[in-house]
Amino acid sequence: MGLELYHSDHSTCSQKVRICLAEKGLEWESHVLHFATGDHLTPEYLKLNPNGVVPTLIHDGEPVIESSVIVEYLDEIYPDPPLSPSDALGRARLRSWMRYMEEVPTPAVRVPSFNRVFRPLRYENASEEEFQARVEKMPLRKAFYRRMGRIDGFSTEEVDNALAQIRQTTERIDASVRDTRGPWIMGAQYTLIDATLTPLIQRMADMSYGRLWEDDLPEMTAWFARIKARPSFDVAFYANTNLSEKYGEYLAPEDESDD
Ligand SMILES: N[C@@H](CCC(=O)N[C@@H](CS)C(=O)NCC(=O)O)C(=O)O
Repeated sequence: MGLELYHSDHSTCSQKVRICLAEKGLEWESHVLHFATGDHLTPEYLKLNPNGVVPTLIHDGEPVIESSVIVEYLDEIYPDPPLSPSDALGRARLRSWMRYMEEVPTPAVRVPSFNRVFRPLRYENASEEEFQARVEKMPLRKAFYRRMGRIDGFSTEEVDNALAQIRQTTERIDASVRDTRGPWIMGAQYTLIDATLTPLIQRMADMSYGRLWEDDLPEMTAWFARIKARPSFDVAFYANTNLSEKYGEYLAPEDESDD
C-alpha cells in the first residue's frame, strides 16, 4: 500500500507536495496525469478527487485531496523532520501564511501561466465546441476557464493585478525573513510555507518575472537561492518540470507584450 501520488509534472500544486515528500525523505508511487488528454476528468479519477484537479495523495488506499491538506497530513503522520513549529502560536502563524498562500499567490500565478503557455498550448488549436465541452466537464474551474476564453486570454488588468499580488507575496517573504532573522520565512525552522511557496516563486522565475523581486528585495532573493540549494528542490523539479524546459517557445521575450 504505502504512498501514491496522482500529480502532473508542471502543476505547482503537485510540486508543493513533491517538495514535502522529498523533505521527509519518503518513497511514493507516481501516477502522472496529463491535462491535455483530460486524465484528471475521467470518472475513475473523479472518484478519487471529485474536484477534478491534481494532486491526490493515496495513503494505504485512502485518498487525501487539496495540496495544503496533503502536506499538513504528511507532516502529521511523518513528523520527522517536522515542517511545522512545535508551539501553538507558531502553528497559528504558519496556518495564517498557508491561507494567504492559497488565497493570493496560488491563483495569481495561474494568470500569466495560462496566458502565456497553457491556453495557447492546450486550447488555441481546439475548436470552440471542444473547448466548451472540456470546460463543461470541470467540477471547479468553469468560471476561470470561461473568463480566460479559448482565444482572448486574461485581460491586461487581470495580469497586472496578478503580478501585483506576486509582488506583495515577495515583499512579505522579504520582510518575514528579515524580521525573524531567517534563514527561512518563519525564522530558523524550514516549514511548510517555505515548501509550498517554492513552486509559485519558481514558476514566476521560470517565466522570467524575477525582476519582480531581484532588484530591491535582497532577503527574498537570498531566501530563494537557499531554497534552490536544498536537495528537495532538484527531487521535486525533475527533468522537464519547468515550463521553460518543455515549452520554451511560448516564453520567448517577444511574448511579453501580452503580460
Ligand atoms: N486547491 C487545489 C487546487 C489544485 C489545482 O488547481 N490543480 C491544478 C494544477 S496546479 C489542476 O489540476 N488543474 C486542472 C485544470 O486546470 O484543468 C489544491 O491545492 O490541491
